[in-house]
Amino acid sequence: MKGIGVLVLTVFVLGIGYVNGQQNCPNGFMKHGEACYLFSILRVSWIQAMKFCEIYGGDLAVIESEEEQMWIESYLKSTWTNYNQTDGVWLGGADLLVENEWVWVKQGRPFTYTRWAPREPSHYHRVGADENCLDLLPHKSFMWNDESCAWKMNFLCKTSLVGDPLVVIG
Ligand SMILES: [Ca+2]
Ligand SMILES: [Ca+2]
Repeated sequence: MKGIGVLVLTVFVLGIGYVNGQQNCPNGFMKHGEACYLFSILRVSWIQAMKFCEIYGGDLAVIESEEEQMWIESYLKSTWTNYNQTDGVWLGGADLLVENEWVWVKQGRPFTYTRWAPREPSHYHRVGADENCLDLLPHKSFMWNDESCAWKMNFLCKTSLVGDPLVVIG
């Protein structure tokens, strides 16, 4: 029996394998599935929001499923205090280049899932203030709206987990 014990110990010590490494969100981001989200109460234009998210290693958030929309709703509800918080929350979509062709700008992907509020997108036109950027509206059940990109609002960044997915042991 002692021999078996030594053998087991030897295999254990010399064994080489892989375990799941630690993958976490950057500090301040909230983890959901394979992604990380950050709601900011800063009030900035859509372009400024995009830049802010980039500086922190992400992009303005993309929402590509009902499940993701529902999770974001619950996340925003949990952080929503009305303190310094505006009507809308910028997301990473826009129809800036071709009117009514909505794309997730950084990813270059057209919308597949959508959750427009009733009568949105409204395609409101005004010189210098066309509604070409996407936000969601907490006071309208978090449904989506097209808004003038210059409007200063809160925003939601999204980024990937950081760290090694696999760690060599042994
Ligand atoms: Ca538009
Ligand atoms: Ca609108």
